[in-house]
Amino acid sequence: MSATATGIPEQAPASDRAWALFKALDQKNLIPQGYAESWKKVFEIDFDPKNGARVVARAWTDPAYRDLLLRDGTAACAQFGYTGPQGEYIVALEDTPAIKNVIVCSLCSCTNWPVLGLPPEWYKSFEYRARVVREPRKVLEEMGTTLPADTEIRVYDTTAETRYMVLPVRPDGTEDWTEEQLAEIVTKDCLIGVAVPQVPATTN
Ligand SMILES: [Co+2]
Repeated sequence: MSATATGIPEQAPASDRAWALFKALDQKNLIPQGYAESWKKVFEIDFDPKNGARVVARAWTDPAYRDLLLRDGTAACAQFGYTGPQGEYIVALEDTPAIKNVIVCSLCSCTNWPVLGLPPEWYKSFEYRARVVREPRKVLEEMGTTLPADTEIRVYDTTAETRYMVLPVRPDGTEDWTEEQLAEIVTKDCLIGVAVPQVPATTN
């Protein structure tokens, strides 16, 4: 590893570089009191895929809310307080038995942070970003999601300010479940669209 002018090795992990930047800014008194801590809380606690799971569960159980979510995703998520950076313009994509929606950001890794949380590592990989566009059925299969051959897969590429979330089909066997129970089976992968909510065998 060679050292740069700042003394930081070129191959330093991102966390080390972030910390070095933080210390440099802090020494110049450029970071307001509590600023970094407040963002740490936002990223580690507030931005949680459980938020999206609650939105989905509400849409599954409340037709008026479902209509709002599909018409104005931003407003529907704001009813829960799920707002903030990367959530300024939310569009919910409705799965049906005939259509499966999947999200990608082919340019980088944009996701709907307030509703989905931060993107998983694989979502940021070149491989996912390139391949899910070309061969979505195969990529989903490799991720454990095999769809019926006649299900159409629609891949949505995140553009500009639009941040998507997938509204999956409510699984059979959940007819008498509460909203809280329903939210339990909606994962981050379900909200991205590479997985579908699974009903555990024991409760079915
Ligand atoms: Co992006």
